[in-house]
Amino acid sequence: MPDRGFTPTQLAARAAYLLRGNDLGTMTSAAPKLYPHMWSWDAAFVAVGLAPLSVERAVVELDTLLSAQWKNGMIPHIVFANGVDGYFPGPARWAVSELAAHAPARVRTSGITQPPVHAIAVQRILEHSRRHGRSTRAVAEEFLDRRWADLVRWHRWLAHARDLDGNGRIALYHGWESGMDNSPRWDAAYANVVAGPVPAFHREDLEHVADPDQRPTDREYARYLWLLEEMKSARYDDGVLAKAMSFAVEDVFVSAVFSLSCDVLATIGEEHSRPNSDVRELYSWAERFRRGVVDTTDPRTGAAKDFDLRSGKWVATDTLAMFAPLLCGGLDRQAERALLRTFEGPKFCGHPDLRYAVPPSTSPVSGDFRSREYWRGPVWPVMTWLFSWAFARRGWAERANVLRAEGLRQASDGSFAEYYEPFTGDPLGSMQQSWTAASVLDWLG
Ligand code: 9WN
Repeated sequence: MPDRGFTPTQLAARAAYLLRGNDLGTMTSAAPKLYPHMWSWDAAFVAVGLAPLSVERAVVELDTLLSAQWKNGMIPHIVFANGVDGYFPGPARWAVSELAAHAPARVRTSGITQPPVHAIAVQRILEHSRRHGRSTRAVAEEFLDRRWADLVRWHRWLAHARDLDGNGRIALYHGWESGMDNSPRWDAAYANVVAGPVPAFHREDLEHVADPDQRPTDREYARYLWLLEEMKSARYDDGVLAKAMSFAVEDVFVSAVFSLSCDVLATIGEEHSRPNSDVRELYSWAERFRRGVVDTTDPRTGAAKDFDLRSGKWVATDTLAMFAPLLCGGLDRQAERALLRTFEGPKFCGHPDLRYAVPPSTSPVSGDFRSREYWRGPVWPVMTWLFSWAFARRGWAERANVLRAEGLRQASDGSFAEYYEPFTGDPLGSMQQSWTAASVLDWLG
């Protein structure tokens, strides 16, 4: 429970107030200034936080996101709010309406994707709806009727377009697709991206953070934007991207998230009498991607690796990605125990200098660790939430509770920051980040 600052009741009220403040009508901005639009995995976590407040509003959030789904099944990583500027790269730079055959007609989106956590939100919505009367339950069930095929289409796109050789690992063509933009996981792959000239740009993100060191560097941005130009040349065509992109990695964390989301969606499908063929397919993907994740692991430590498709090299890092199998399961008992020991030991949550016993994005004992630099070290509360939720699902109630309690202690300052310095607990990046408030609401709900 919080050790300072706000009581749980006050904290829940403030989190709810924050989500209300970031509500643009039918979408919640990821954060008021830095991220004034809807992001895909943020929207799913936001729906998790909205569900205890209003099942109806949580459904609207997912409906808005799914209305922006591409015709090939991809859920884009950003859905741009109408008439809102202030984020770069915006719709003009992505130019998907002009270039991408599959882009939706009436909604403006980016041209890449993000981790598939949405089934978790659907499950939380259905769970919350059961505590309500008939009309709220009907809202949740009608949502499932309306969107089931879209959710399966989304998963099918990932299983087909992003796992071309069927090895059970999702390929990404931009670090932003991982949601962990400048993680050391991608340093080697980015080092091989030779950025050509990109059209002039102005980084709006630096206007909204206190210290530019908390954000990716200009050098990193030059490569991020170069990859956009490569995608535009490929007209965002799945087949062309697979061959043409100079950044191509298999992301073990996204693969684990996908495996677990397939399981969750399959279970929902079974409980709600969806077509057997869909349920069978979802379970088969869950299993294929679980295998794909486990195949990357060290048999002794259980730690998972990413794979750089361009250099043909495995990428082992002391980051959250090594814990991917804890999300989806599949390790043998001994390896799983070893991996849990690493998670809870001095390399991660048990590091003696941590302010709170929650997992930093990169291990403090790693040479790559930077305590204030975005995905290179800080703690992301929403990642603490994801691990605590996944641990509870795997039957590890005690571990889930510890993460929840520590996550709440961290959040009790009421800043709802995007990320936190692991040793001092300083809030960093954007304040009033929607998914941080959503995590707290789920924990307190
Ligand atoms: C690029 C919105 C998003 C998160 C990502 C996080 C950050 C964007 C950025 O913000 O990424 O997509 O501009 O840095 O890395 O995980 O979804 O909160």
